[in-house]
Amino acid sequence: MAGNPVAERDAMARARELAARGPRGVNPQVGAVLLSPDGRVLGEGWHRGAGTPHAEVDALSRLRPEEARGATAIVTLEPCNHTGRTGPCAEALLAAGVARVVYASADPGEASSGGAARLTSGGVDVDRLDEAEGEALIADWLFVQRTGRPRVTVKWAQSLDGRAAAADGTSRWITGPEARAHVHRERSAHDAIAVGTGTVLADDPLLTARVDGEPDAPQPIPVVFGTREIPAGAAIRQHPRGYRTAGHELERELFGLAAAGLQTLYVEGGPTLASAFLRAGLADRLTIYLAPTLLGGPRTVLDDIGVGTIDEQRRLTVTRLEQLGRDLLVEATTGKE
Ligand code: AOF
Ligand code: ZN
Repeated sequence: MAGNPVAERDAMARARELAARGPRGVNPQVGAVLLSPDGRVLGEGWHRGAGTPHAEVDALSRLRPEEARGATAIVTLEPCNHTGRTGPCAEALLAAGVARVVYASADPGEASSGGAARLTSGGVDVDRLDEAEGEALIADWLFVQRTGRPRVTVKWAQSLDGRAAAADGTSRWITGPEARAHVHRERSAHDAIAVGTGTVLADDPLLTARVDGEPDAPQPIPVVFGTREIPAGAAIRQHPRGYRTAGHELERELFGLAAAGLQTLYVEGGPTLASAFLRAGLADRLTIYLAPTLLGGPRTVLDDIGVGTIDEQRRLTVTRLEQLGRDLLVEATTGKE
């Protein structure tokens, strides 16, 4: 069966829009559109987060039973085949008498995958469309499924001679306003921000994302790494989303963040924390702001990252070079993915 290519293509684009309405969290964002055999939209649905109905079931719930029979379901993710917090969508689609299912991204879950095969064996016509777009929509979630941890960006600002601060520890401001505005957009694009207790004590950062013209920009949750006490008057205590604390075992802490539904982490500093992430091989992407200034002295941007000899150097791949006002942004990946 071929379906209705134009209607299905439009419906898949619409399903992606619907998916994006759902929250980022432990579950993927998923959207679904149900079409009549002649390509009319019968109903729409999306997943609103763990514990709530899946997108297909949400869409089916908007239809009368006779409308669902013979319908086509367009879904951004392969319908699940397991009973998790909710029942298997493959069975729900079969029970509703859906005749055709078109999905984009495969479900990588050990327990949840297999929905496409189950539908096929149940006599449903199964097809695939827009796989790359479907995967892009949930790229961070897929990363978490693969690695068990959030995708990590490590950021720092440095003088051209590789210093993060002057000899006395002062570091405000090395970079200009354009670079700082960029940092706020980057913060807002991540689910969580990591700082070390050293940075909290030295800089007393607010750690909110202040994006010009976007008062409702998403606010990542701060995670303070380290063992030192956060002072009673610290600005971070006023953060609108509160904050989490984390200990020294980076990998275990990252698993905990992923289990809490945090898919991306932005490591803001300072040098001790950035070095620890690099040393542990837990940095996926670096964003380095280079300010045309010299500081000299002992405050290098990194300390020990586990490179004792030149054979151990950490080769990077530069993915972006951009001038931001008088500063330069270098974006690189560690190739660990
Ligand atoms: C779908 N449609 O809308 C979503 C799916 O604990 P549960 O029951 O919510 O199941 C979570 C898993 O189900 C999740 O890890 C992913 O594999 C799949 N998510 N599947 O058919 C949906 N959100
Ligand atoms: Zn499901």
